[in-house]
Amino acid sequence: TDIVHRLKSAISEETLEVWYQPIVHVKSGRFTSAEALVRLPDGKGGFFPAGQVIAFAERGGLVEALGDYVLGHACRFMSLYAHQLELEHMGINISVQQLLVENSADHLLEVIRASGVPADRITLEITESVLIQSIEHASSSLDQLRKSGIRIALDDFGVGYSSLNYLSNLPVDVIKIDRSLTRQIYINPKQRALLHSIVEMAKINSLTVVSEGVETKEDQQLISASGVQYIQGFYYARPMPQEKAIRFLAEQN
Ligand code: G
Ligand code: G
Ligand code: MN
Ligand code: NA
Repeated sequence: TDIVHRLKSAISEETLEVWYQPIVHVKSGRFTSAEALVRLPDGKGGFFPAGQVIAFAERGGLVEALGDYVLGHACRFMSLYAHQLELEHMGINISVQQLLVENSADHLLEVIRASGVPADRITLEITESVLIQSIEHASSSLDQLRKSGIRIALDDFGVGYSSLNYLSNLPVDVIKIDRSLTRQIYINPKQRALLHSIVEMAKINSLTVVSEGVETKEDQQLISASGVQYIQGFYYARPMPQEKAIRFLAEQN
């Protein structure tokens, strides 16, 4: 297909873009974290939806090539700019397929080491539902990554069959609460109660909590007071190209 073809060329020609969305640390009000997000140019001045790009990469056998590309670029970005921009962590999405290949942890660690970034600056984000389905096969790689200092985030938490029970058993360090759980939280007391329970459960399990998809002042105020440590969302900053992210972080931090 067009997307697979374009993706393949964009990887080999290095025209595939990695954008960054700044994430605010609630206590300090500074943008000490960010998430890397892939952007494939559509040839018409725009970009294909990233979800679609990932789906085609999975079908077209390009998951590892795409994954290595994004991981390598995001780690080099950290290696070059983290100090100057006062960035402490970078989150990078990985597909579960990247974890299920042989020696996956060795390979991911090698890409990270080659960039020169310390492992404890990197958080690998894995979609909750996908991780739960593959946990038996993925857990030894996750253990190895965590022993090397990499943090693991449970992405899109609350979308699937999540249970607060999981939080004490999964090999993860961070949970990213999906937007569907907190959207318009200021008008929905049930959502506030749920967020409260997640924060409490995370605290007991020593997990860091990021609230995703915060778009409005009302939601931002309630969520800031809820005990989550980080907030990500259009309210603060949208995903932006590397050069713009550098300017944004230099101005804000
Ligand atoms: O950035 P955007 O909203 O378009 O992302 C859509 C989806 O694609 C999200 O679920 C996001 O996690 C995923 N995604 C974005 N970039 C990457 C990437 O580099 N690798 C993987 N595996 N998923 C990504
Ligand atoms: O699945 P994941 O959490 O990795 O998805 C990240 C995607 O969520 C990014 O591509 C980004 O474009 C999108 N996103 C980030 N903040 C917001 C927000 O405040 N509102 C909405 N609708 N999407 C957001
Ligand atoms: Mn993510
Ligand atoms: Na995701």
